[in-house]
Amino acid sequence: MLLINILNSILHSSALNNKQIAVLIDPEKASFDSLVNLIQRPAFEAVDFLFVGGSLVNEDQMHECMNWIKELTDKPTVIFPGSPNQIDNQADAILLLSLISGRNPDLLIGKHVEAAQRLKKSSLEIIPTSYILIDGGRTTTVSYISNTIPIPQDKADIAISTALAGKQLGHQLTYMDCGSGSKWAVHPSLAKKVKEETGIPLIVGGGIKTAEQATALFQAGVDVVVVGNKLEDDPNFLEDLVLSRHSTKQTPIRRQ
Ligand code: 1GP
Repeated sequence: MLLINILNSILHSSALNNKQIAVLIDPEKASFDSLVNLIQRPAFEAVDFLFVGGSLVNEDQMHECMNWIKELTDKPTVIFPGSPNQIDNQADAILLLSLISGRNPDLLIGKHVEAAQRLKKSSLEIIPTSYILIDGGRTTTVSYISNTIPIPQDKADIAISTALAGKQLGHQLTYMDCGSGSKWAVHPSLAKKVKEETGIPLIVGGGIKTAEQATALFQAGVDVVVVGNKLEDDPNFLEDLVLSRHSTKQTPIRRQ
């Protein structure tokens, strides 16, 4: 197995202002054929990571999907867990998400306790990550299942302080998510403010449907853009998505 340190790769790319793309695979919806269709595209070479997980995925679905992925590609895989039963040793890393935009204790510490021994025994790289839900214009599965209210897009002060608190808690990454299938994506101006405040790598996902949206987010300082739904509906979008970062004007990002 290819040994890579995912966090170092993100930190390094962020420092160089090299933008990265993650494709979200939801094992509940993926099939072997859909993965072949994605992974065998020439543009897939330019994808940096596969994020794997979902709100309602069970252990068997996760394991089968990881088997398929490992059969088809060496691309780094990162678990984006909806629950501890999605911990699978075939992946390279796991985003240890704390849902800090919400006040659900299970998603702030409860699930982490459940997962702790299993993670200790695994070979996964564990990446402490602030997970911040932003209003995407409709109730998404993640906001419903997590029983939390996303931060409104016009409440930048709340988003900024939330992300800063996550950094102060020791989280290495910030992930701002409107939730899979949201109507809107995170507004670039909101992402910019959060990135400028924390200085740590920023991942943004949820509702990204065009290359222009991805480019605008990259220009705002986002380091990793995540796309799931749009690629499930239209795998041809991958070509445009991987080109989106090349339209990004290289602007220096203030760091702390
Ligand atoms: C959701 O960020 C991901 O957690 C991706 O969302 O499926 O809407 O692209 P989409």
